[in-house]
Amino acid sequence: MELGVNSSCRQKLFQFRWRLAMLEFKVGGMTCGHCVRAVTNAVHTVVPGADVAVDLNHGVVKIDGDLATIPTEAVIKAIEDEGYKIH
Ligand SMILES: [Cu+2]
Repeated sequence: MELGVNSSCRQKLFQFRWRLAMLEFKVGGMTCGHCVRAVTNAVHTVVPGADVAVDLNHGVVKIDGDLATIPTEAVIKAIEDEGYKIH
C-alpha cells in the first residue's frame, strides 16, 4: 500500500525530528559574552564540534545533535563545573 505523504506532512515530520534532535537546558547565572563562551566551551569538552546556541535573555542553552549520542549527564556536569546552575 502506498502511503500518501504530502509535502506538508513531510515538513511536520521534519520539524518533529528537528525538535527531537535538539537538547535544551535552562541555565541560570549566564549574564555576558564570557558566560556564553564558558558554557559553549564546557559543552565542547564533552561533545566536540557541537552546534551550541546560548540565549542569554531566556537563560537557555540549545545543543543541536543526535540525542541518542549526546551524553546528557556529562554535558550537565561540564556546565555546572563552570559554575552555572541547570534548572
Ligand atoms: Cu558572563
